[in-house]
Amino acid sequence: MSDVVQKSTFCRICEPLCGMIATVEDGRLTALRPDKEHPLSAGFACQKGIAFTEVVNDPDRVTTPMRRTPDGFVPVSWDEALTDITARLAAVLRERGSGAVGWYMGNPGAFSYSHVLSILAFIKGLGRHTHFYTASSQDTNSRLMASQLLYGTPTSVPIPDLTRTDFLVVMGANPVVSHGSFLTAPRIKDRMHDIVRRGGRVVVIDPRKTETAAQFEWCGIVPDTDALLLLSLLQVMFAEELAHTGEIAAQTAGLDWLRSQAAPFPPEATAARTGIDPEVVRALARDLATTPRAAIYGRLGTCVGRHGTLTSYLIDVVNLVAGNLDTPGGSVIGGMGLPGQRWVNVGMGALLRRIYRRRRSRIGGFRAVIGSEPAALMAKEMTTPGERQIRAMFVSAGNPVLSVPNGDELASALDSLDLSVALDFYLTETSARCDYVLPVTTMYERDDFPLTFQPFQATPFRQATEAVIEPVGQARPEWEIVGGLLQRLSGQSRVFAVLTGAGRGLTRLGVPFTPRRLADGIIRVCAGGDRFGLRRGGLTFARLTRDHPHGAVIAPHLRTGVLKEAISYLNGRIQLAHHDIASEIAALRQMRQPVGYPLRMIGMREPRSENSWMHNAPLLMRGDRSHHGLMNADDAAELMIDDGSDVTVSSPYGRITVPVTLTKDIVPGVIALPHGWGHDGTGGWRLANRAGGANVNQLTSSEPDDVESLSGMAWLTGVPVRVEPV
Ligand SMILES: Nc1nc2c(c(=O)[nH]1)N[C@H]1C(S)=C(S)[C@@H](COP(=O)(O)OP(=O)(O)OC[C@H]3O[C@@H](n4cnc5c(=O)[nH]c(N)nc54)[C@H](O)[C@@H]3O)O[C@H]1N2
Ligand SMILES: Nc1nc2c(c(=O)[nH]1)N[C@H]1C(S)=C(S)[C@@H](COP(=O)(O)OP(=O)(O)OC[C@H]3O[C@@H](n4cnc5c(=O)[nH]c(N)nc54)[C@H](O)[C@@H]3O)O[C@H]1N2
Ligand code: SF4
Ligand SMILES: [Mo]
Repeated sequence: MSDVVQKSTFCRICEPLCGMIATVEDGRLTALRPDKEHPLSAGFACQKGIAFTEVVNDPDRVTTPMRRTPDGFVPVSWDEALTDITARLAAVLRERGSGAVGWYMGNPGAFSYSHVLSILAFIKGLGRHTHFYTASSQDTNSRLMASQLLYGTPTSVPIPDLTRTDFLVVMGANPVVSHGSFLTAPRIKDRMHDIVRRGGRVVVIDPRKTETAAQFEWCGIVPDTDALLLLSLLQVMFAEELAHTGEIAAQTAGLDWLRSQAAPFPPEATAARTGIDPEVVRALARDLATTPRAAIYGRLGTCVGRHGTLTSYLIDVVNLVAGNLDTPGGSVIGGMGLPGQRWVNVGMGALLRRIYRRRRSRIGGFRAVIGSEPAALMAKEMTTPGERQIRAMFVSAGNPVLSVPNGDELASALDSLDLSVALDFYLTETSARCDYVLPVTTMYERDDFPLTFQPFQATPFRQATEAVIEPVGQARPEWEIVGGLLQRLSGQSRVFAVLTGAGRGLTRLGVPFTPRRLADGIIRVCAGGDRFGLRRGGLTFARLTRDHPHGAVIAPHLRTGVLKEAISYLNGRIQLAHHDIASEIAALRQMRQPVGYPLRMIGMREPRSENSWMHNAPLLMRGDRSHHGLMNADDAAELMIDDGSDVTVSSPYGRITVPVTLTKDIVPGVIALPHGWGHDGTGGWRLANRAGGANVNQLTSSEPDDVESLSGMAWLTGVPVRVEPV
């Protein structure tokens, strides 16, 4: 008789972290279904979440360490792999120092507390010249940089108070498909419909009438012009005396400076570039400033343009000036309810600002937001000779050949290294180019607490999980692999002690210090925690998994009126005036479209893809799914392009061929192309390879001049392109 158990856990593919019930038969994961008892996701999970059993049990999955040989990959033992990797790494370190080593951590890394913490330990352990990259330079660094300027720390990021707002402006996000980002809100579509149900409105500002825009109100915009629209909103609020200047004067420094920066941008001056009627802009400004509970929420579309830091800064500033920052139903920095939160932020912000000032990338001289360098420049850091040239590279939970600008350049740069190691469970277009692929556990084979996403919960909530099944094959969690490497390198096992002083203290007392202990500590000190025994019945890691298998709501709403806690500047005020912001505003005037590239490319996420890595799950690929772009039917008619036909898309940086579907639901002059396709047969995922597609990041630029100057962000939207029939 087989042994069947049901275990409650949660999905970690994307940010709502939906509750899941896993069926485990004889130790094997056989099914996943949505958890009806989860207080927030309440029986919802998307197709990707359900399909994850196919990833766990994928016959193409890598489950033993693999070494690349001229004849392909061969399985090796863990000991052999780690010993050889360490020997080669030690040689690189000896000859060239820590500046010759790089680590890129991709998006799924952020969903594992132990993965993040162990890499931080590794980077710190190797030395301060190590190059550190994450997917965030293609995703959020501009948002983080805006927070660093305004509040003094990149860790203070406001989110819309979704459950209480009456007017939500969604700018450059498509939550119906993405399920929300920088915003953990299960059933986010229902939460947005609730706004309308209680008499409110949701307006979506997007070049495409997206799946979200189609369900609410759509306002089309020309890509990469949001900063101009936001400046116009500010100009109207100041000129029509709608600005809540009295209320916010004491919270801010530089209000007059801000007013003068916005003054040259009345809606009439920006309409030709944004494509938005001045009266629409005026009405929007009035509604934002006079609706008591209103918020603008921006996401990927507002982060990955040429001025992502400025745009993100302006989103917060419009919320502030409209009287909507830190108010119920507005845009809120709730924090994690840490005792002494303000002083934690003061210390953390000062440290991160110092790193930002001091550390620069070798290529392009970019400063390091949250200590990370621009991944767009990784290839050049590998191929440009000199001190700190990368010779050994680690890639965990990332597929940068498809996700970072100029994939071909990166692919050949990887080939030129002395050592390349991937921590992944697939042979991808990136990992298949590495000397070693080390098999990792999937999310259901490790314990977890979603540390990264705690401050972004629309309803304050905690959930932790134990591993649902044992590691498949020889897979290991990243922290064990990293620990193994560091142990061999330094001959010492107390690797995680470098993370914190507390860690060092504990280790001296002989208590083994693991990432789990640190996560437990955070759960215990933050809101809802047991404060190490001071609060009876409070949460710990163990109590969460044992007593709250479906998670625990720790407060009905976000905290408001707590802005000061989020600010790292000693004067406790939001700093509005910055030279860097003034120069970005000045640069808006110079933005030009290069001759010969009349259209603009934007991205498009799909319900059944997750970046590059779920195209091997049969459930998600039903109906012969393949890669296609979306373009405006009138543009296509002019270019004599038929629905469904192949086109070549060229940018100043590269060229791809892809079929296009025609639509009226996209602003003229815009073509939308999903990223994450382009499985060219390099990798070992057979179904994904059959689906193929084109790598859109052949069209994006890895030139330092095209990287956003304040945050090192890749430029991924509004890229100038030309489209021609094949
Ligand atoms: N199904 C699915 N879900 C996902 C992912 C996935 O690949 N598939 N990826 C996950 C990841 S890694 C992330 S970061 C999140 C992202 O989450 P979102 O930001 O919500 O998702 P996107 O679909 O990238 O939305 C960006 C929107 O911005 C629009 N846009 C593009 N350029 C501009 C512009 O210049 N101005 C304005 N106003 N809008 C613009 C696009 O048309 C698009 O609708 O999604 C996550 N969720
Ligand atoms: N043109 C364009 N480019 C984009 C974007 C865009 O909108 N347009 N979006 C950008 C954004 S927002 C992001 S976040 C990046 C994503 O960029 P990346 O993070 O570089 O790429 P992913 O496709 O998410 O690849 C994730 C890899 O991690 C592996 N993996 C999954 N789970 C785990 C795990 O638990 N541990 C380990 N070790 N590996 C795991 C998968 O097999 C896969 O190989 O792409 C960016 N690139
Ligand atoms: S929405 Fe995201 S977290 Fe929820 S089931 Fe789907 S992939 Fe998982
Ligand atoms: Mo992302």
